[in-house]
Amino acid sequence: MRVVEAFRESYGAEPLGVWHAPGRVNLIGEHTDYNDGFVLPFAVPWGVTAAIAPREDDVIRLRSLQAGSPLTIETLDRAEGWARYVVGVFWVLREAGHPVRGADLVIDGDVPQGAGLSSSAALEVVVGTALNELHDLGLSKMEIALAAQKAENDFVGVPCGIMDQAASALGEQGKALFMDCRSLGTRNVPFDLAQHGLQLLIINTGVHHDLADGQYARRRQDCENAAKHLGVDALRDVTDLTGALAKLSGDERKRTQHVVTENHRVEALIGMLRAGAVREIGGLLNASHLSLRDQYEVSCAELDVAVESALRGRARGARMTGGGFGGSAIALVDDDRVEAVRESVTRAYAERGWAAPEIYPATPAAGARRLV
Ligand code: GAF
Repeated sequence: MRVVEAFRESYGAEPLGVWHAPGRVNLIGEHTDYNDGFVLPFAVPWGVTAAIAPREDDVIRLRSLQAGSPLTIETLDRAEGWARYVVGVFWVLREAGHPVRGADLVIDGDVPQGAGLSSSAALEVVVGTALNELHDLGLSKMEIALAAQKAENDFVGVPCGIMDQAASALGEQGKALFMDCRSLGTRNVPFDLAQHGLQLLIINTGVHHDLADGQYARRRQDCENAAKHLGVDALRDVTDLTGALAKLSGDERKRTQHVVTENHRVEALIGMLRAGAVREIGGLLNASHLSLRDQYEVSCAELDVAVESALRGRARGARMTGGGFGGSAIALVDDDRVEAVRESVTRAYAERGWAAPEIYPATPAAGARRLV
C-alpha cells in the first residue's frame, strides 16, 4: 500500500494502522442541512487514506502524497492550507478533553480535483476515525462527523453544515444516507442503480468560482434572517409556504421558497425509493436544479450547461450537487443512453470553448473504516 511505504520512508517506522474515509455526492437536499432540514447524500468510491502512528509528544508530522513538502506542526494554530483540516480535528478533540497527543501521518487522496465531492470532509473524517480508534475514545460515527464539522467551522473557518462529514462517516455500500439534520437521525436507504438499468453520472465541471465561500455564508445569513422574520427556529419549521412567502420579500423570500420545497423533494424522493420507483426520480432532480438556479442562485453557467445538455442527451434527470458555483452536476441516465449523454455534454462544452468536463459513474461506497 502506497501510504504504508511512504510512511516507512518518511518516519523510518511502521504505522499503527491505515484508515480510509470517502468523499460524497448529494443526491438531493441541497442547502437544507444548516436549515435543520433533510439531506440524501451517499459516500463515493474516492476519498482519503491515512497511515498513522501516535506520538508521545504533542507534535504532528504530516505528509501528503499529493501536496507539497512534509510538515512538522508543533503549535496547532501555526498550521496552514490543507493541513488545517487535519490539525483542526486534533484541536477539537483536545478541546473536548480527550487525551489526544501528537501523531505521524501520511495522507493519500484520490477525490477528483475541483469536483466538489468533499475531499476536505474526507480528510477530517479519516483523521477523526483514526484518532477515535487509536486512543479508544468511544465516539460514535455521528460524534466523529460532528467533531469534523466543528474543526471545519471553528478551526478552518468554513461555516459548512453537517451533511458532508455525516455522509463520509456513516455511508454504506449500495445505500444513500437519509438524514434529518435537526434530530441527527439517519437511515441508510438502498440505492441500487444497476438493478434498474441506470447509472448516476458525475459531471465534473472542473471550475470553482471564487465567490463560492462568501456566497455560502451569505445564503446562510439570508436563511437565518428569513427564519427570524417568520418567527421560527429554522426554515425547516415553515409549514405554510404561501403564508410565509407573503410575509417576505427579495432574497429572503427566494431562499425560503427553495429550502421549504427542497425538503419536500427529499421526502418525495425517499418515498419513490421506498416504492422501488428509482427510474421516476428524475423530475425531482430537475426541479431541485431549477430551484437552486433561480431561487437559491448558487448555480453557474458551467453547471447549467452540464444539466441542460445531459437532459438533451435524454438523461432521466440532472442537477447541480454540493454547494454550487462550480464543482459537479449529477445526471441519472439509462445504461443505453450513457454514451449519448456523454457526447451531448462534451459537445456543449466544446461549443463554448470550455475544457471537456470529466464524466464518470458513481455508486454508493462504504463510509469511513479501518483498512489495515
Ligand atoms: C457544502 C457544505 F459543506 C454542506 O454542509 C452543504 O451545506 C452543501 O454545501 C450544500 O447542500 O457542501
